[in-house]
Amino acid sequence: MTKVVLATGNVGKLHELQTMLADSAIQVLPQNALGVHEIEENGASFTENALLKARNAARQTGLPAIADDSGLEVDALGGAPGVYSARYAGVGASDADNLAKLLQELRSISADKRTARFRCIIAYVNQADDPGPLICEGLWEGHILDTPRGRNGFGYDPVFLVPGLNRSSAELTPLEKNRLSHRGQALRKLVQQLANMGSRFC
Ligand code: ITT
Repeated sequence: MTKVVLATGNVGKLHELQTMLADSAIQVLPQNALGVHEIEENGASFTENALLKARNAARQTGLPAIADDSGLEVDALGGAPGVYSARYAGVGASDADNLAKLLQELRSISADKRTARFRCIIAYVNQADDPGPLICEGLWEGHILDTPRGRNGFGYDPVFLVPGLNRSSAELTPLEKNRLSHRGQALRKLVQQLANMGSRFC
């Protein structure tokens, strides 16, 4: 098994990524367990932030690193909250604070105009100054509900209506979410790319 540090402090993401990699040859170690100090996410894009986080974790541990930068893009809000999804209601905001702000911003927007997507960029680096990082993207299209539904998942899951299922992302089982989600799509692409490169992980 090859050890890779998972550069996230978000428990929801961590569980999803660990579950999806459980049967792979990659042994993922959460950065918190290795004492990694988080870096400020001051990039202008998901890709910049994912790379910042992956390089930071690799630098502090000497291990290859995987980072996820993700968020919700709401069309009626011009793509907001986007890269600011985790701190939409302010630095240190809880998931509940962010959800409340989103529903407030959308209060006058009709159901048919509440289109949105989750976007996830996953970055992989072999070492901190890796000149050829792998970058994979996943998109999950949906609609924003006017009332939260369901108890699974994290973040904006309770208001993200999954097309065709008439269930929110928080009403899906973890397995169902991982099959469909932006994160699941991006991670499967990464594992495939590592395999194509003849990586020792696959
Ligand atoms: P790390 O940077 O430590 O990974 P973070 O929560 O700060 O944790 P991001 O900056 O990538 O991570 O922000 C992602 C936010 O987007 C997250 O906090 C949620 O609010 C939202 N989000 C991303 N993926 C989601 C998902 O699968 N379900 C619900 N909300 C999600």
